[in-house]
Amino acid sequence: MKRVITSLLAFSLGIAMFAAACGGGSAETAPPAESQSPSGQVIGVIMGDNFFRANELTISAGQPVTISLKNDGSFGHNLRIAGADGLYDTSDDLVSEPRVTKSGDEGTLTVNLERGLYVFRCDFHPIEMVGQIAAQ
Ligand SMILES: [Cu+2]
Repeated sequence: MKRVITSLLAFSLGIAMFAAACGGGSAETAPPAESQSPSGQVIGVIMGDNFFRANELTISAGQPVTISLKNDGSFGHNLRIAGADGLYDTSDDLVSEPRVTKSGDEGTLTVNLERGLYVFRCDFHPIEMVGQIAAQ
């Protein structure tokens, strides 16, 4: 009985070695490890009359982040980020599309911000609808 087991073992080993030898010659390649989706981080923000919820956002710096806006209010709204200069209506501003998100509609703004603190507002309610983004 012991001899049978031993020869079975030897046979199995032989199969394993054969398989290994064949496997080494094959051109089998593992699929590339792409776990990140191309769109990157997505943050949802509600626009109401007249507020952003949330209005203090924290995002990843140095990579694309999409701010997905939903207008739950009855007025038109948008989201404008003052760029690195901290000033509105300058060339480095980032503004959501469409420029006016109507009641019930959705808007988006994809950014890629360097580490820092940025302020944003709604162009139509610039006093009430404000917030800030920490890119870190
Ligand atoms: Cu607004």
